[in-house]
Amino acid sequence: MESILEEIFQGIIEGDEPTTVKKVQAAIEEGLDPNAILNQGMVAAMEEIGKLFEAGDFFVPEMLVASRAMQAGMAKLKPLLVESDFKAAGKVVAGTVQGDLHDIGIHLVCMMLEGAAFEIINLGSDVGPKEFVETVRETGADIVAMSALLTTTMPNMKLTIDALTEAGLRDSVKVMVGGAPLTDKYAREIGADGYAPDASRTVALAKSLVA
Ligand code: B12
Repeated sequence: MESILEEIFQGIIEGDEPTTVKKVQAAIEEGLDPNAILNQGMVAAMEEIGKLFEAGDFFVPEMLVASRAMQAGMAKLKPLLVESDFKAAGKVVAGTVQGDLHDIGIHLVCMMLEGAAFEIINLGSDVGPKEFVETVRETGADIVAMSALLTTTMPNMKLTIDALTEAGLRDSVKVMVGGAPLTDKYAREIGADGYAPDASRTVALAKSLVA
């Protein structure tokens, strides 16, 4: 791995926001591929943090400072990942489901979709079925994108799909789901239209859903 990517990786692990931002900026100036900065430097660090947490070496405060460093670095990368949007490819209402505060993945997904010319309504985290339904109704969205990072909040995706059905909106909107604990099988079981394991494959999925 390029040493600057290692420094970004390390900056996030240590929750060192100033260093992370500085190194991301330096990597950009050196002309490194923004996707490499994101995936090898930043997303890889979050995966490592998950492992450290699972092993009992890291606790919630460490995860939190790391996620702040990650978000600050992502803000620097955003202009490079989100290039143009001359014609909206479709309208997406996005959010992490109720009870779940993990929002890094959904922000990333939104950034990539924005770069692919989708119009994004990002509701952030802890979004209940009612808020999803109302936003879809108000905006006439083409796609609902739901994220869940906890096994305990995954069932709230199904509750949201049920709420869309009850509101008579299910036939007019596609539903895609994602998040680390999700699988294609689970997505099909809850009646979603699609699942993608990462942000770049989300773009291909979203395009296929509106085609
Ligand atoms: C950072 C983090 C936190 C931060 C979140 C900060 C924030 N603003 O997001 C904080 C500290 C708040 C946190 C809290 C908790 N966390 Co936490 N956290 C993480 C960690 C380390 C990284 C998550 C992350 O951001 N990954 C990076 C992003 C880019 O990846 P991603 O979200 O998976 O998204 C990608 C794909 O999944 C996909 N995708 C995501 N969303 C969508 C949506 C669509 C539509 C599509 C198509 C694709 C897609 O594309 C994304 C980009 O490639 C994970 C470990 C891990 N490996 O996931 C644990 C982890 C998710 N947390 C965990 C736990 C247990 C908790 C707590 C319960 C801890 C506690 N005891 O309090 C709380 C729960 C709080 C709550 N109610 O939500 C567990 C979950 C275990 C489980 N099986 O349910 C994990 C897996 C850690 C572990 N290994 O044990 N956490």
